[in-house]
Amino acid sequence: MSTFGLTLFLLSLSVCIGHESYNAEEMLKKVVEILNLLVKDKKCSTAGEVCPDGWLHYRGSCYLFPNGNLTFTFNDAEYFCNQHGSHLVHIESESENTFLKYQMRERKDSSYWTGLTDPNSKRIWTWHNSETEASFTDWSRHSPNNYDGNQYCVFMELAYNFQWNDFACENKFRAVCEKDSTGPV
Ligand SMILES: [Ca+2]
Ligand SMILES: [Ca+2]
Repeated sequence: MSTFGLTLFLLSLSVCIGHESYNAEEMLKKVVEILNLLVKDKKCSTAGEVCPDGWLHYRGSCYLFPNGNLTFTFNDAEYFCNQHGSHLVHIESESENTFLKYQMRERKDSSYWTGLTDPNSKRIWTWHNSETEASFTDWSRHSPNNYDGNQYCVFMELAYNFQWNDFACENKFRAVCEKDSTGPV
């Protein structure tokens, strides 16, 4: 806590204790007691604790790579993430994309749905359940190509080093879920 913050804190403390008079030692004890409580608070915890167990923390988000060989259609993947208080991953930056690719390479063996879709079949790519058009993309060679005319969902393809490809939403891949963390952005 900065000196300014501490001053504000002490001022608010003096408001809290109202008319009761505390000597300096008692006041200090009280401050230490409350600081201890703050440290135990989630917002003051270390980066590893800002996401639930089993989730990875990266720049303000928590990510879940479901265990095992679970694969889903796009809709089922989104539903699975919703059941865990999250949504299919929205990739807003190159650094987030790089982080995800690294995690996928570590796991080696599958492709993954993202939350990117073309909901109105107009080749306008938006993040699912938002009006947000993708500002960053990492299409693989020849993508998006709407092969067979039914490719409205985007996955990160193992065969293309996890670059993005538009694909039929009924295909089954693994999922990556994302939700906000309580940690630093
Ligand atoms: Ca994101
Ligand atoms: Ca395609």
